[in-house]
Amino acid sequence: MQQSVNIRAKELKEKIEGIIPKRLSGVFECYGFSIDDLMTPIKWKPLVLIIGNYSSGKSTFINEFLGMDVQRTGQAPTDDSFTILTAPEEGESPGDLTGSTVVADERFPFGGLRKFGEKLLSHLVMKRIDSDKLKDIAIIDTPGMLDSVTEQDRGYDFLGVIGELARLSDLIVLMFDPHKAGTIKETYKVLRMTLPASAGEDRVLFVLNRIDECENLEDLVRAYGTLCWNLSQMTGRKDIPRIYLTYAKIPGKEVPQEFKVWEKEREELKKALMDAPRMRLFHMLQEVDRAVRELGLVIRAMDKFKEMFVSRLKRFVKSVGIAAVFAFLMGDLVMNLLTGYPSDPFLLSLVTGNLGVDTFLWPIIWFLFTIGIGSFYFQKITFPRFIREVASNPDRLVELKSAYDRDLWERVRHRVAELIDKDARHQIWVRHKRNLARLEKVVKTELQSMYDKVRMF
Ligand SMILES: Nc1nc2c(ncn2[C@@H]2O[C@H](COP(=O)(O)OP(=O)(O)OP(=O)(O)O)[C@@H](O)[C@H]2O)c(=O)[nH]1
Ligand SMILES: [Mg+2]
Repeated sequence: MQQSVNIRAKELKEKIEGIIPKRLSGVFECYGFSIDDLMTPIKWKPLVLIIGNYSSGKSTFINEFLGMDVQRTGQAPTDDSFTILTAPEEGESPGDLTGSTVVADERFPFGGLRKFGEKLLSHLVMKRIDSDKLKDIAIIDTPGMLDSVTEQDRGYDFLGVIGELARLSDLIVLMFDPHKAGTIKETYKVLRMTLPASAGEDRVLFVLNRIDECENLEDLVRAYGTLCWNLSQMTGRKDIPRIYLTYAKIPGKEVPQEFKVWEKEREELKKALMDAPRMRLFHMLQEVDRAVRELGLVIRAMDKFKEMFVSRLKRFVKSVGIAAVFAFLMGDLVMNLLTGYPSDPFLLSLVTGNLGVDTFLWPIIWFLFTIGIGSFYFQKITFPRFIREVASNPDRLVELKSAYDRDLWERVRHRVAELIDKDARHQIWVRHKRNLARLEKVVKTELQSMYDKVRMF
C-alpha cells in the first residue's frame, strides 16, 4: 500500500511538473507569479510538522514513533530549535546539517526560511538518521509555544516560521496538554492564513496528550470539554474535528486502568503520520488549485483594469477628437484674426468655394498639434493619475461573491496593486480574457482529472 502511494505521488508530481509549466508558465509569468513558488512545497519528501505548547510531549512522541531517542525531552521548555528529522539520501551518511546549509540546499524546500534571519538559522538543524520510517517522510519537531510575551524574546518571527513550515507540510500535528490548552490560538490563526482554504482542517491532526496526568475520568472530560470549546472558538466551526486522546508510557508512572482504553489512539496517531505520503497527493493538488485560483482572481482584476482604462481612454479620445476637429476648422481663422496670416483661412475658403491644396496646410497642422498635445497630456497626466487612483484602491476591480473569494483576494490584493503600479503599460496590452480561458481550461480538464484519480485512491 505504502509503496503504491509513493509511486502515485511520484507520478502525480511528474504530471504536475510536466503539465503546469508547459501549459501555464507563460500566463504565470505575465502576472509576476513564479511557477517555482508553486513547486517548492511539493519538491521534497512528504513533511509532518509537530507543533504545540512547551512540554506537551512533542519530542517524546517523535522518539516513540521512531523507536529511538533522537530528540531531547524534559519538563519545562526543553527545545528551542526547529529540527528536521529525516533519513540520509542514498549514498549519503547520517549526520547533522546546520540551518544555513539546509536553507541553501536547492534539494530541500526550506529556502523561504532565509528571510527570517540569522537568529532563526542558528535555531534550525536537520538530523539525518538511519530510520526506515524516515525514508519516505520527514518530521519537523518545533520549539514549544510559550505565552505571547515570551514569544517576542526569541529574536525571530516564530509564528511566521510556523506559517512557512505549515505551508510546506502535508500533515500538521497540533499537540495540547490538559494544563495549557489556551495559548495555541495565535498559532491556529497563522495556520488558517497559510493553509489553502480548500485544505480545510483535514491537514491538521488535533491531539490532547498527557491525558494520564488527569486525576480521573471526570478530570479528563473537563479537559476535553475545554479543548473542544477552545477549538470551536478558533475554527469557528460547529462540528468538532477528531481529537486524538493520547499519553506516553513513562517508565515508572502508573496509568489508571480506565485510561488504558485510549492506548490504541496513540497507535492510530502514529499510523496517521504514515499517511503523510497520501496526504501529499492532495496537498500537491491543493497547491496547484490555490495558485490557479489566486492567479484567476488577479487576471480578472487586471481585465477589469484594462476595461476601465479603455473606457477612460475612449472618453479622452472623444474629447481630444472634438477639440482636434475644432482646431482643424478654426485654428487658422483665429490666427488670421490675430495676425492676418494666412490670408485665406480654411472656413472662409470653404464658404467662398476657393479650396486649394494650400488651404488644408494649417488646418492639418492644427489638427495634429491638438492631437499631439492631447496625447502628451494623456501620457503625462491623465494616465499616471488613473494608475495612482486604481492602485490605491484595487478593491474596485473585483466583485467578491463568497467568503472564499474574499480570502483569496486578501492574499493577492497587494500583488494586483503592485502590478498596476509597476507594469500598467504592459498590462493594458495583455489579452487577459484569453489567459483566463486558458487557465480555466486547465482547471476543468487536467486538474479535475487529477483530483478524480487521487480521490479514487
Ligand atoms: N505523564 C506524561 N508525561 C509525558 C507525556 N509525554 C511526555 N511527557 C513528559 O513531559 C515532559 C516534556 O516532554 P517533551 O517531549 O520534552 O515535550 P515537548 O513538547 O517536546 O517540549 P518542548 O520541546 O520543551 O516544547 C517530559 O519529561 C516527558 O517525559 C505523557 O503523555 N504523559
Ligand atoms: Mg521538544
